[in-house]
Amino acid sequence: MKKGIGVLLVVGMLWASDCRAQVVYPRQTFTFDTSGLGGFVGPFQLDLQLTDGSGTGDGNTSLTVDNFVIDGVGAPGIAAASLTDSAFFTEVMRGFVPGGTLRFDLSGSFGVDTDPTTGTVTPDEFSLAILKGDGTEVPTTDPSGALLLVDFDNLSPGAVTTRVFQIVPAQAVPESDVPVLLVGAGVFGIGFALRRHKA
Ligand SMILES: [Ca+2]
Repeated sequence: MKKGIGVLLVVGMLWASDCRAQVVYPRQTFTFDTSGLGGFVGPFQLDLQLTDGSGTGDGNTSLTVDNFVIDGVGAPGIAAASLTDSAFFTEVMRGFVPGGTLRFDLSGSFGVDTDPTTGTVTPDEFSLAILKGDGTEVPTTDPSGALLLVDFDNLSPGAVTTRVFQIVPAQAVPESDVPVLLVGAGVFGIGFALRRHKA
């Protein structure tokens, strides 16, 4: 083998190994206050998503979500979920009956999706949202309705970008609206009585 070709091969292998480099993401425990779900209508679902930063489904990030705990008690009814970014978008749903708190572990391994030409990093992103009975996200302090976002944008597991949000409780009916509703019901009742009287 010519020396030049050998060097090219080694460089190519290094480049390939760098692109495929996987970093262990050690088990992280996340806990959320879910007491605010009481004002919403279920049944509720945990919406677990993994979006591939490369957009090609490069499969360099694999995550496990497990050890679900509700109000401090293990919830074996919520099966562990595995997500790999072998497609642009991967989603797993898990039905759950909320209590005051929800806890789970996130672990796995990840790669950082770096454009080989520009060096721009578009992270693989894990997200958790809770869906209401109508299939829409429970509102949170994140505009997209996420409760948790983890962006795998750094080869140091301790330096990936993690953002935790809070549930925004449903708005109670303002007290000033109550008399209006009662008056409306009263007018309807009078009209109904009059129609019955005429009939
Ligand atoms: Ca990826």
